Amino acid sequence: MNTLYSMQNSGNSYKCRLISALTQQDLNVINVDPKRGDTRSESYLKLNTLGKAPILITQNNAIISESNAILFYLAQSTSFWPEDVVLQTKTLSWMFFEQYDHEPSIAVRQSALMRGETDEALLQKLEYKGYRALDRMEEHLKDNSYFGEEQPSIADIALFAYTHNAHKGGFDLDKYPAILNWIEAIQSLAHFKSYEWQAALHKEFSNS
Ligand SMILES: N[C@@H](CCC(=O)N[C@@H](CS)C(=O)NCC(=O)O)C(=O)O
Repeated sequence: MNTLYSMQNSGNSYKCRLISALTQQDLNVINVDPKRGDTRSESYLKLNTLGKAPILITQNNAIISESNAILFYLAQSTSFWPEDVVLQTKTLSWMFFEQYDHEPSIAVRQSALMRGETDEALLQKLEYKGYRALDRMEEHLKDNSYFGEEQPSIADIALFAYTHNAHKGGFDLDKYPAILNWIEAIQSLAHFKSYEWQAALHKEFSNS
């Protein structure tokens, strides 16, 4: 079985938990907590020198970092990875957008507010960039049901993780009716699990 080193309060880790639930794949989940020092421990740094989560250890012991790469691995042979090469390429395009334009503004502003950031210029810059990312998503979703176009793909899972919690970063989604409909559509998928869900097979990280 695959094992996921996962932070419970992280959209990047949630993406991987969610795709495993949606595709009905059992997953061993090991909860890591940076506040406890887990991600800076010697044994964790051996898995990923950057000390970041998530990390997937495959059943053949391959170590895979980067949430969107893990989505790709877990979605092989499922409908979340399209067969058509143009759709595959568009899926990757949205996933690169998620990591470069979306997560660094939407998720980073949420973290900044949570730590009580007082740098107004920084908060405004993140707000501007975040709304530009949301504008781009809204434009696409006006004409398409999903980022996978006709059906949900791993690009939808990548983008859902932080978008459905965008209000925590101070973003008002009421201005985005197409995004709100899409969020509801993802939450209505068979076997959908919420951000708070704990996989059946989970345990806490131990530095040994
Ligand atoms: N691009 C990476 C980002 C990973 C990342 O930044 N993870 C954060 C949580 S969202 C983390 O591990 N933070 C803990 C730390 O830096 O100690 C991915 O998508 O997996």
